[in-house]
Amino acid sequence: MAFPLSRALFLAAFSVPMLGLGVSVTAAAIAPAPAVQVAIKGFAFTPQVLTVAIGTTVTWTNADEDPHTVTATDRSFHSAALDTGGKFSYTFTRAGEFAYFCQLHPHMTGKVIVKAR
Ligand SMILES: [Cu+2]
Repeated sequence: MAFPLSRALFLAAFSVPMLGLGVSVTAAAIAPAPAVQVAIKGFAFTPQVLTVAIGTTVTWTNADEDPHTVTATDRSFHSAALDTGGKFSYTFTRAGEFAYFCQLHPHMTGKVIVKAR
């Protein structure tokens, strides 16, 4: 009878850490994606088309001497005029395609594609 008991203890001792590992891997997989950067430089958004998971925060940083805005075509987000070094962040909480442009230079366009997990 001693053998089944020690075997059970052995399995318990090793399966608990493995279970813990499994949980942490799952948690990492569903954790919010890291922040993603978009540069505003040379009168363009780079990358111009960005694909992210729901919950991702995107930060735009203006590297130009001229001010720019980050304005969603549907107005779901809209920055103030960003001076040089100015930043604007927005967290995308629903799936879809979000086209945006610079209100001061409407030929500057970009798009964020938000995918469900
Ligand atoms: Cu602009």
